[in-house]
Amino acid sequence: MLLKRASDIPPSEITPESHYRDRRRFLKTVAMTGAALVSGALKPGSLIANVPDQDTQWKPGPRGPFDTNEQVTPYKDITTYNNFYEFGSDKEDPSRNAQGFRTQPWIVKIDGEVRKPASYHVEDLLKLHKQEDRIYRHRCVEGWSMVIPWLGFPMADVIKKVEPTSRAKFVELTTLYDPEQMPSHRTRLLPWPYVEGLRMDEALHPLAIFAVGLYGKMLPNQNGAPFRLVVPWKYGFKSIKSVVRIRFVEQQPRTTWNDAAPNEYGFYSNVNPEVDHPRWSQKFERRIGEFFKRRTLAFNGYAEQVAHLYSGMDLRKFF
Ligand SMILES: Nc1nc2c(c(=O)[nH]1)N[C@H]1C(S)=C(S)[C@@H](COP(=O)(O)O)O[C@H]1N2
Ligand SMILES: [Mo]
Repeated sequence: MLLKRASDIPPSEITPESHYRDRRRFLKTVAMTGAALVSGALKPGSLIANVPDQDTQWKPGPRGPFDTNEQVTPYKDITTYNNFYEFGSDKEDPSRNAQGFRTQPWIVKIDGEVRKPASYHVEDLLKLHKQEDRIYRHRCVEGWSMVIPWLGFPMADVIKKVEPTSRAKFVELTTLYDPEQMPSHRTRLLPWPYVEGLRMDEALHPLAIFAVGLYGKMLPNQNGAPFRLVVPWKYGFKSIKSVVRIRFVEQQPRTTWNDAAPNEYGFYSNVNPEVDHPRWSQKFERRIGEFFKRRTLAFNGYAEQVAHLYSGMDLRKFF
């Protein structure tokens, strides 16, 4: 068992009071972004620019039940080694090309099989649940991995608020489509806009979160500001960035990578060392910053939490 109860946490791991107060102040800032952003007082990312030495200054809050104890990946790597094809296909492209991306105002449309379809200002969605650190492993299908201290809240909170009907079996999420701001939208690099999907029980699982920040600060644009999905037991491409639409549907939705290469990327895309990508093995991964490869864990190490969702399914067929 890897779960830790609060009483098991050594005092050295508990956030010192001063950091805690700093965090509280930031969370208040997040709650106020509506007002601050509208007045132009605060640009997303500006908090980050003010604090160059993130790695040493950030201290996690109280441990969450799913947090990994592994060393977190340096802020610099998390924010300069990215996949965000809308801004280019090289790892450094998003951090270079997304700096001017406008993430406010940001409206998220929620529709489909729900009793309360509506368009929400992202700030109003953030009010549904306090933002918490979630220290998750992050495993890209290409074979690299990181450990990221996300700041976010359960996807389930949004779902419950809009009251899906009994016909809602899947959730489809869509990234902003804006050829003017996202250079790759003027190319055929991928079928646009980027879309992803989850089965309803996956979406309701408490490990699945909407992230609005990392390292205790607002999400940098290259990491999917202002609002992105994080599903840590699946390959990274399921964790869709800069979400503008959440649609509840009866049929399994199309997904971008499955459309682009159906034999390489399935709908489920659970991290599975036993099922190789047609062009490479998935047995090992390179943790960014480490030299030796490590073994990839089933469900990215979250089998205890999520394996039951797939009992009776042939995971070679439903890859
Ligand atoms: N809209 C959109 N979301 C996306 C992608 C993308 O290209 N476009 N890339 C995915 C892939 S392949 C990975 S590994 C993760 C990377 O997230 P990170 O850059 O925050 O580490 O984002 C995912 N979400
Ligand atoms: Mo990825």
